[in-house]
Amino acid sequence: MNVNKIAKLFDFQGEIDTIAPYGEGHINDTFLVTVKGCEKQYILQRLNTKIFSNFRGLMDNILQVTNYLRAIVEKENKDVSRECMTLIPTKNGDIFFVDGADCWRAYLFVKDTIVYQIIDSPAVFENTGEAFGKFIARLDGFDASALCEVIPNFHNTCDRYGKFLSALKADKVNRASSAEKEIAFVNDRKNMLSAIVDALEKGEIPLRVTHNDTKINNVLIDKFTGKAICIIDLDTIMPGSLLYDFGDSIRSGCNTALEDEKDLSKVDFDISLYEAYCKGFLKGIGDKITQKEIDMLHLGAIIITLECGIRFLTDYLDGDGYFKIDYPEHNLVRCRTQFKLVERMEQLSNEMIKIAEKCRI
Ligand code: ADP
Ligand code: GN1
Ligand code: MG
Repeated sequence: MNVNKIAKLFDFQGEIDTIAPYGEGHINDTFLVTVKGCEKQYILQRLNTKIFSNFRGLMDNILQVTNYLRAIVEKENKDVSRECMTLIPTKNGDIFFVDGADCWRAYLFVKDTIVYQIIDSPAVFENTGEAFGKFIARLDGFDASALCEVIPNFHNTCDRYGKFLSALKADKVNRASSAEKEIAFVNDRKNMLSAIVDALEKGEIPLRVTHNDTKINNVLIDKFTGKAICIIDLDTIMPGSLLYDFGDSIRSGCNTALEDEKDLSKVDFDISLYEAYCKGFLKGIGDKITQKEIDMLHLGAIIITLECGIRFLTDYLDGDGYFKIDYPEHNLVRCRTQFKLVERMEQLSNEMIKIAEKCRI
């Protein structure tokens, strides 16, 4: 069914006016829907069911978590329609619609917000950190065992390395020779990949309910106040470590250039933004974070950035089946920006440790 027919199945208030592709996500197909004579707008999404094969479990996770968060935000007398994601059911009352191999769902569009691809203001990034810290703190009482593991081993960096080695061995599209430097970069760092996985396994850091995809374009910033008001893209909410959530915002937000910048001289790690995020995150999470987690925050940033680079490289070697691409080397270009950031963070790691300690409250 085409998107126009699908949109009519959802319980939008009024006659559909326009439907247009929207946003810059790498995974799902997102559309903005406007309706005639109604202030409200909607986000309609076709989930990537190749990646999210367990879309029923995924939607159940989202329903549980959004209901839980709504109750908290309501108690705080805040505007639930702006601070929480609101699922819009189909006219039959279902939270998604299955059309052959496709799964569709809709949300209320949160108006008057901005999504950044590059952060240019420490104040906005501090607010972003506070919102993500608060997100984890609010979910502290949520029973992690009630959630399904949407993508098994999603942030198991050792498993990601194994998948990279398999893709390299298969070299199915003959690209390994064009990525020798990047392949060596990964292999040189194979011993550091297990730090978070090991700490979780040994019980040194807790397994929590985490977002797992906290890049900066997954938070909506109020256009007028600059406050980070609503965390979106809840597809990967599942048990995990807060180090990955912290790290992925740093990976994306402290980059002075876009994730797919070809000119690596523009890519750098902005340590003042790191400090701003740390301050906000530690404020938002309050006393829910452990000392061991604080000690490992810099490692979270380095490892998730390395992991993300490995994932882009693996997808490049595999023939680009996972991330959306605009041109054949897109994933290799993305991988290179991530590795440049890893190098810079390695150089700055002592400063990063001091900043986290300074920002703790
Ligand atoms: P993907 O998984 O492909 O990244 P997202 O759920 O992040 O998809 O949506 C893509 C983009 O659509 C976001 O980066 C954001 O700009 C926009 N978006 C998604 N949901 C909303 C919403 N409820 N209100 C406003 N904008 C939204
Ligand atoms: C994807 O969905 P999106 O574009 O917010 C990916 C993340 C990566 C990110 C890299 C489900 O995020 O894990 O870190 O791209 N999401 C999934 O930009 O794989
Ligand atoms: Mg997204």
